[in-house]
Amino acid sequence: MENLYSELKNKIESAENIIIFSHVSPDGDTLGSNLALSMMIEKYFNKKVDSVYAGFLPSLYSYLPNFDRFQDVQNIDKNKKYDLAIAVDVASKDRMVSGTFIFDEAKFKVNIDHHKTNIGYADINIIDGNAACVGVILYTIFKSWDLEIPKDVARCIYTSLLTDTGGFKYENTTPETFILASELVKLGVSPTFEFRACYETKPQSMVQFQAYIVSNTIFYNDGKIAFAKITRSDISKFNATDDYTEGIVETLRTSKNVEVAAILKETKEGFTKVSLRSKTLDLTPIVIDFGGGGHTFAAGCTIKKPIAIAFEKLLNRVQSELE
Ligand SMILES: [Mn+2]
Repeated sequence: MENLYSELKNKIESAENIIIFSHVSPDGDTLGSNLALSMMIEKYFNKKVDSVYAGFLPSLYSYLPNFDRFQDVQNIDKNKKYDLAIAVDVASKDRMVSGTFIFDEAKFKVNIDHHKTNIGYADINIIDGNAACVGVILYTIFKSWDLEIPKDVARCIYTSLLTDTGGFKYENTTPETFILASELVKLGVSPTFEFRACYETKPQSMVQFQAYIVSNTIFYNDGKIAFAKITRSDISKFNATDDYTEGIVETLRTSKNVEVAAILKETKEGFTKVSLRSKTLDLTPIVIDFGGGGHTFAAGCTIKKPIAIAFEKLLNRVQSELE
């Protein structure tokens, strides 16, 4: 890896213009990593960097330093040829959406990632499937370049680490996670401030919306199944935006007996968007039957039925799967 780090440094030094890509529907890791790398390149290499994302940019992360530098990839000139394009936390090229073309057209391409499924689509591929987040990899790279990490950069790396480990609790949380967290706190990061900014800034109506949905949850099979419904009238009553549903299904999963939790959301007429979580049951066969996808314990699908019918169909399927 060391030689890849110095090759990357050489490429940055010789580049005139640089673009850094975050993945579509950006999360804390891809945004924090993008900002950290952009700021380091501008500070120490004195190069112009465009920081871009695709899809909806969550304002949740606007507490990050330099957040307003992010540009929607759709506003980037497609004819501009970059000397260097770097993708951070982008598991596959198509996750840059319309940015894929700009990435491909760049003179030199770099892929920095921690997804085990990443096939290595660039000229340099710095992939560490065991890293908790891309922020960890960047920290190692900056150290190998022998550069001091300013507090603002440390804060961005901290958000990468905090969000990708689910607040230091997912299985990717290792001794190295805490060593890095310790280093970042020594650089001036306040864990209290970052936690509050990241997790305790919901709008009041979002807290009330979530409580309302949770309180109307129906439990089945001795509490092993928890199904919550979100109708279009609930959405308009609370003026809920797309992000309002985030975290509800995880709340249902916190009930001791719950094995499978689901949120069913009425989208447009006759369509129901489903988000599923489980503790031990493999959800993939269920969602595949409904045309969806995902991971073993976290998956989703859209059922082309009105919410009441979708609810019954999915419940029957989950119940038979649990028997
Ligand atoms: Mn990540």
